[in-house]
Amino acid sequence: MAILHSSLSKSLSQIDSWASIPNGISGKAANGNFRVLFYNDHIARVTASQHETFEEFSYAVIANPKNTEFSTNEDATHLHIKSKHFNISIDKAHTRFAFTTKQNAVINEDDTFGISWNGDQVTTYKKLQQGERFIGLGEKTGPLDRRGQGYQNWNTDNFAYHSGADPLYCSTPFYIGIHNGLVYGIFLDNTFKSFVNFGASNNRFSSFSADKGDMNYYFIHGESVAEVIQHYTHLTGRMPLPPLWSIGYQQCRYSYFPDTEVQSIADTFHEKDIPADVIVFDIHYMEAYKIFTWHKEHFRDPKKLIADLQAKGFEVVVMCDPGIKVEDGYHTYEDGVKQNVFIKYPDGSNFTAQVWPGWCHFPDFTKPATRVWWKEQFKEYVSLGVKGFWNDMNEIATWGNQLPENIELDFEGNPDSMRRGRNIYGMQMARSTYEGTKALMKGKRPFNLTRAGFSGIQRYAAVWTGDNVATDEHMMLGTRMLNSMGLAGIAFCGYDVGGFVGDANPKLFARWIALGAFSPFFRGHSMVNSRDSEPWSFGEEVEEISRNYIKLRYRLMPYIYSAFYEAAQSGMPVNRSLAIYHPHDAKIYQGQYQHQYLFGANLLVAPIESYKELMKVYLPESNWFGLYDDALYSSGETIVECPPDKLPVFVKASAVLVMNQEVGNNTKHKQELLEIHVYKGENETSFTRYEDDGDSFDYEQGNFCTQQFVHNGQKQQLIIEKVKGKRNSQYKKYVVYFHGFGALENVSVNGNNKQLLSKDYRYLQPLRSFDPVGTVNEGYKINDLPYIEIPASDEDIKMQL
Ligand code: NBV
Repeated sequence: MAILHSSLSKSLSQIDSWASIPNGISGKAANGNFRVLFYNDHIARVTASQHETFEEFSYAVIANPKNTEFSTNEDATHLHIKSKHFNISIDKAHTRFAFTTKQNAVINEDDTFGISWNGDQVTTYKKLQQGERFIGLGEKTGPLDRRGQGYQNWNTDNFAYHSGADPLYCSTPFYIGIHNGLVYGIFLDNTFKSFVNFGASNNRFSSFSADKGDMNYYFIHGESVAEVIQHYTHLTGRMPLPPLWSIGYQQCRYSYFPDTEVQSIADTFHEKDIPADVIVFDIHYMEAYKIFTWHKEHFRDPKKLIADLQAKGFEVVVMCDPGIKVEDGYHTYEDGVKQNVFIKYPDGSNFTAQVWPGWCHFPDFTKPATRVWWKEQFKEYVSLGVKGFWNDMNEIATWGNQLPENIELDFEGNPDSMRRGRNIYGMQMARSTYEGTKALMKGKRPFNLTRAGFSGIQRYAAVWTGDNVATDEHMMLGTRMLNSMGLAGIAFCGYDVGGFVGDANPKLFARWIALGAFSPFFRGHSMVNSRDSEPWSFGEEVEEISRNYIKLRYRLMPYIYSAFYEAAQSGMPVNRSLAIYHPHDAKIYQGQYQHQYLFGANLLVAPIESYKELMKVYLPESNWFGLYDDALYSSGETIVECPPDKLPVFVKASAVLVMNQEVGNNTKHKQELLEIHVYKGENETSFTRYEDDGDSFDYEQGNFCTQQFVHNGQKQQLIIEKVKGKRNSQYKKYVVYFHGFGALENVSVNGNNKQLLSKDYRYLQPLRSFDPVGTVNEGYKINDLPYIEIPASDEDIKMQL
């Protein structure tokens, strides 16, 4: 193919020929080949290359093109592709793409430069639409609305990153554009170093570039942000359900040792009546930081230690670093050399770099044989009862932080350099750990956590935001990042509660743990040589606040687990930026409101710095109830109190909230009594509760149950549907609470009039430490809340309120 080299930057230029192909079209332009493929009625993949063939391989995308109805025709100037929900037109003089609605409104269109090359680097330029906003891109600092910002995707160990730092550990080149009542998604599937510009340093275009390889992006159509996320996760996959225990509170520290300290941490949770599910072993459990070894003095009898912890109700998560120490006599090293599993220099020798254990080799996780080898290494952990694995340093982080780009990876038998490999190395490590331990654990769900990742990482691991800092700014930034990661398909994500680097102060810790209780992955963690940061390490008052919020999280578990189920089904995140529900409401993007999010479908969380005791919140369309006191708010801006013991949380009017009545020490504590909280409102809402055994894959064979709650505000009706599915529900009894209904005295249950009882109700307990002189501290409570107890039933329960 003739390629013109007439200018520094060359675009595809005019179309020479085109033809229909299965599921799309392909064509030749003056300066490259192009192709459009439909993956369903909402997704079109656009590829452009300077080579004869397109690059087909992807670690990110697991969907295939699908038979989709579309028609093509051309006129003098354009090639038109009409699909069910949107049209594409390609101008023949320049091969520029425009995506429009069926009514011809522009959703997204190329700028003059279209798809251009500048050397090897390929860029797609898009016209900035009037008022266009951009959200997403996953683990990125910066504001919710990314207009005017630019970002790089290049997985990087960024210790103690500052609040504008970029890039960080995990790259997901997927964003959502919003303008003129429309939304759409763009996913750039290219693992070379890439850049996304949302109108930074220019006033005409947004753009996305990759340093090398094909231009390969997916245009995603959707009526709503939720739909766009659903299609993006159709492409890149969704999270498998994690074990229930991993959604409980996890206590981490760099590092707890020796074994007696670990035991004492576990015991302290029980003594202090603070629920927790996990103790994490960071690098000091190993002998000289050598993975798959145990420190002989610090962890004298790992089997007994783990068994003891499990007897106390704790699961263990262990640190897994990719660096394998070069040391004769170290089995993993010697076996790795023998099996030829390590990353190579171009001359065939093993790449060697320095990290925790000293000079190391690094497994090539893009090689199938390495993944099998990696699995074998986990046999001992699994036989000892370890069920959780933590993939760290997988950017790859090495001393010097300058990973050579000439080192080579297998790429499933099609070798390529680290230039293509760096962004997916972490994901392939997480994949190897997940697939390996899953196979070894014989039907039980492993918990897998990673620092680095790429689009699709949600199929293998939860992601946490790395080495954050113990400041208010970082706490707020962390919330924005989790909300943004949720938009990019990573539903199971979290930050180090309390901040990893530096010392939190009591107020900061109190606020952060409250916020963490309303985040998907809930783990306290801190750096070696920083102050103790367990929930009891900041004095009595903070301990009580921590207990309150951790307990609230445990009580909310049926609600939270159902949100995880939704994420596994549709990709809908657990932390839901307000932009998911209200993308066209300008207010939600304002600096003071941009952190707000829905935790699951019905709880609005308003994050706020720890030193503030009053804050302004923006409640979008709907009425809302203050969670702790049932105060009623209509939509709009409002000022609320937020002292250290009160993180503002609101419940959506008409919502139904399901909770456990008791807390228990951990998620294994099974309960028979389900609380059902109904909030007054005008709308019809439904909520689906999900339940399974919490730790096996039997749900894939249908061993689960669901239950729907339908509340019709207009008709004043609540239907508690019968439990559906193969599994018997653990709940034998319901207590239904009626919020906002005033002094309701009777309801009709299946046509029979029933009298309600009432009592003072608390989501949070009053703090004893606030009450030094013995006067009665009321805390937050809901006075005389009407309720009724009813047995669970095999039939629908219909209540007329
Ligand atoms: O393994 C030690 C730490 C870990 O605690 C932290 O969470 C990781 O992000 N790890 C990084 C290695 C080095 C930290 C300075």
